[in-house]
Amino acid sequence: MTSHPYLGVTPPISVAPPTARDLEVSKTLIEELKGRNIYESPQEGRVRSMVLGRLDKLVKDFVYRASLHRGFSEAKAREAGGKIFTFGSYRLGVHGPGSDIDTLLVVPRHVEREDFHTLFEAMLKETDGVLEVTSVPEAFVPIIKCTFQGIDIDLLFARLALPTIPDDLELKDDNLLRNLDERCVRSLGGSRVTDEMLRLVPDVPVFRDALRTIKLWAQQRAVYGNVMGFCGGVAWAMLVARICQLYPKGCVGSIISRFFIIMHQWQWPAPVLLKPIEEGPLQVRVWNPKLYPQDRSHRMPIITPAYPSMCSTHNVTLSTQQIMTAEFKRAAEIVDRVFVGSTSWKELFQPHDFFSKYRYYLQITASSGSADVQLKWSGTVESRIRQLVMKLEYVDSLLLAHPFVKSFDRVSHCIDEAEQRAVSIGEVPAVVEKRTEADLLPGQGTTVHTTTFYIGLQIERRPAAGAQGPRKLDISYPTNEFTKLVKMWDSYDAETMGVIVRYIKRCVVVIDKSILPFLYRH
Ligand code: 3AT
Ligand code: MN
Ligand code: MN
Repeated sequence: MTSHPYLGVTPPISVAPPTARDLEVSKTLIEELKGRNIYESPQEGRVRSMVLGRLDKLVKDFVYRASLHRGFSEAKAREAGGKIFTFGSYRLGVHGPGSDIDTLLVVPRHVEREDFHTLFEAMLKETDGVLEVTSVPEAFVPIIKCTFQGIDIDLLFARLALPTIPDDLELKDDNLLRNLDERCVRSLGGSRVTDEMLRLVPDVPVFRDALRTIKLWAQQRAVYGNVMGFCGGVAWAMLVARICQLYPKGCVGSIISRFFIIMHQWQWPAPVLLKPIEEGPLQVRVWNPKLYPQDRSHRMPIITPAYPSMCSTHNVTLSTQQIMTAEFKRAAEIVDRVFVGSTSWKELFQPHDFFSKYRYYLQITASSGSADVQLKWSGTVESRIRQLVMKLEYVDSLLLAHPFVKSFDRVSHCIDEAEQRAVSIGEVPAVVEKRTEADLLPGQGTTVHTTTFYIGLQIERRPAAGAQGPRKLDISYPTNEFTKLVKMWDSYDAETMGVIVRYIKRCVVVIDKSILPFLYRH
């Protein structure tokens, strides 16, 4: 036996091959997935490969031209190379029709980040079939987005400290990260994590089908999304990978069954690891709860396997942990019944009932006068919703604050101030709802952009029995603190931006037409 007879931080739980029943339920599961249109067509698959081939040529040409600019000879410029890597759902092999391709451009040391946002961007814009090129050079992870023959592409950039980038280069070696700009280290992270994950699962095709199942389930149940404090795509992938390690001979049906049982019983905050956490060559923090109090506060730590290891779930709060745990339990019970034959997989994927589940909700509305401002303002408000949820967790007699994973955007055309005011507090009058821009004369009225978020509230019943309804709830402190907090944003402008938190009954939520598609999706 070798020194590493298994993948992961513990030996497997079982190395038994699947039973006949495991294989049967796997078959019906795959049929259910196929019926839900989550696999791309062979035609779309061909377009994706073609796009990646063209992109790879474009990158090599870019490195060549940038090298000539630096005074390289023709031959040296050709030798400089350049390569694209993919990450995200496409790299994992779990992308659906309409998924983007997350792509990383890797170039040699003499090509600068500035070249990416000037020369490369210009070349991209001149390429046949490329549309909607937008560039965000100042982002934490700088990015260029475009569509290429109808496929959405995200492009990141990393410049390595190497003279040439050969076609067989891999990104595995931690020493590649030495002497790099932090933005390059961050840009490399996505690819290094996905590649490592694929190396750490015993059976990649089984992992893929299981991850597709979990992603679909998490989306249907509204527990998919890192911003609101649930698991995001990378975290769900790591959880599935860990279960695959524990059952290396499992098939998709048995992996899914084990997944929900183990996740429901997991002794958080014990971390989920795919391999031991490693130290490395950089002066950067690696997740370590013994050393850092902040890391100790992570409730459901799921740790990325590539150096520098990080917690992918630092956003999880007490509330979102409770919600995910309840969903694991529900799913485990359903899968049990699928195995004994008393229900079908369809039940596992039944849509959530967030908008009818609670009697009371908080409705948070961010408003402004233009699409550009609204994008940044609503993003700021969204990124602070978790803070509100955490403050609500301290409110007496509030048992649960459940943030909804999605927000609702609306553009309203108002003719007077009264309408404007109503819209910005989240009460869109029926006349405004029906009005389009064409109903207004040129120059008449104003446009109000709103983004609305919801938090479901589960309130403790009065201790004495009786139908007197829920206790009185005082949420003025957390909501005031929240609006103060979001208004501390650097670019906040009281003249043009608004934010309001309203406590509303379920029946008020239901008349918000924008959530209708989320109410009746069965
Ligand atoms: P889709 O099939 O594309 O919906 P996905 O898992 O590929 O699923 P994304 O394309 O949104 O999801 O993200 C892929 C990875 O890109 C995940 C994360 O490592 C990185 N990423 C996503 N959003 C951002 C962001 N705003 N900034 C930096 N990295 C991001
Ligand atoms: Mn993607
Ligand atoms: Mn993407």
